[in-house]
Amino acid sequence: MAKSTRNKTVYVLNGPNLNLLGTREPQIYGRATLKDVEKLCRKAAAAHGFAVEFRQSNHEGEIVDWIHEAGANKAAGIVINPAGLTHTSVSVHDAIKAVGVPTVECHITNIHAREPWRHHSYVSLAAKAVICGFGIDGYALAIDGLAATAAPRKR
Ligand code: CA2
Repeated sequence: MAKSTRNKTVYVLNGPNLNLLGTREPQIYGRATLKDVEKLCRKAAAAHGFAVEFRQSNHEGEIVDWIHEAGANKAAGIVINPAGLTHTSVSVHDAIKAVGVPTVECHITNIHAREPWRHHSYVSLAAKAVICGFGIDGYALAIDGLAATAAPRKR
């Protein structure tokens, strides 16, 4: 699809247990809450003239439905932290492939420096780009990356 036909909304989707961010395991995930992540995303998006649909679900099917919604609405992009679904979900992979919306997979932690079973992502196969290990700043970097893709600079 031509980039110009996309609207100016970025979907930021968060998977299972991310509602607990900032309340448990701060040594791994930090002290920022999901509300803080939302604020960060809105600020980064506004700088590029994007609106944000910010969502979290503990249910795989709901995440799949939201990816379909982003496709139907011709979203400018998706930033997704699939959380545990990263390592298990063929369905999230298939949904991202199906809708064709530029998608950045984002992880707070460096999943490659953690347990071996976190090193594989089904989602990465469908994603345009992957960011991990920058803490919650990765979400803002992902939005910056989508904006750069939507309006590539002349070389
Ligand atoms: O680093 C990330 O962002 C992860 O996507 C987080 C997932 C984990 O399964 C992935 O391997 C990497 C875990 C999300 C759960 O988040 C919590 C936050 C605070 C307390 C408990 C869980």
